[in-house]
Amino acid sequence: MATPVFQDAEFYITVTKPEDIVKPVYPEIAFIGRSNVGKSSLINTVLSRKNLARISSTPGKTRGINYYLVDRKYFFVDLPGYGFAKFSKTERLKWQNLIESYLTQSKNLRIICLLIDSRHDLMEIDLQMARWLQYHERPFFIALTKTDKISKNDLNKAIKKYKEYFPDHHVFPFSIKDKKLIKSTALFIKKFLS
Ligand SMILES: Nc1nc2c(ncn2[C@@H]2O[C@H](COP(=O)(O)OP(=O)(O)OP(=O)(O)O)[C@@H](O)[C@H]2O)c(=O)[nH]1
Ligand SMILES: [Mg+2]
Repeated sequence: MATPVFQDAEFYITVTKPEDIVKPVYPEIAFIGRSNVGKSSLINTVLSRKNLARISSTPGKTRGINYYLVDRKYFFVDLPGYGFAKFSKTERLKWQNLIESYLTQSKNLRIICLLIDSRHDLMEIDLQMARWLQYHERPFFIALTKTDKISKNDLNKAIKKYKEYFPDHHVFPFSIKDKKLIKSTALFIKKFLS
């Protein structure tokens, strides 16, 4: 069997308050996107682990910021999903405060993976997220998720469209069912962290 891109991964900590955000010890990659877009699934597959990050068919499962220590030298940071209609206003504000604190303060954040469902047109909430990241000059790339659920033709159209929206950012297709895409995503991430 081919050597995996990342060998070792363990759960590190869940953070729910801005003051508990982990001090910059290791290079970090953060994963952000709408609730249910596939953040935890991407993390698990890229790290060749089945159940490291919690996966759920119920949106809004990842409530705090989850840190995973990878190969004892990188942090993978799973941010709670946004846009879940059932969240109360208080919860949304709490989310916003936590995420904004993380994204603006974390000194070791090398790259952000913004996940967008390949099946949908760009949604206002994703556009807002992307513009916010651009405004704060945080580097990000886009992973178009769940590409196994659309045709090759629709996928090509989606990639083209997102590249037009975000000409200065990498746009990648991703599916937990495609080993090649998992590997290329892992290699891309490793390059940024190393
Ligand atoms: N077919 C298919 N299903 C996927 C893919 N990625 C994720 N899913 C499914 O989508 C659902 C949500 O996946 P999660 O990884 O939990 O999504 P999340 O973004 O972490 O969700 P929150 O933590 O709630 O924000 C699960 O049922 C996954 O099995 C994919 O590439 N293909
Ligand atoms: Mg999750």
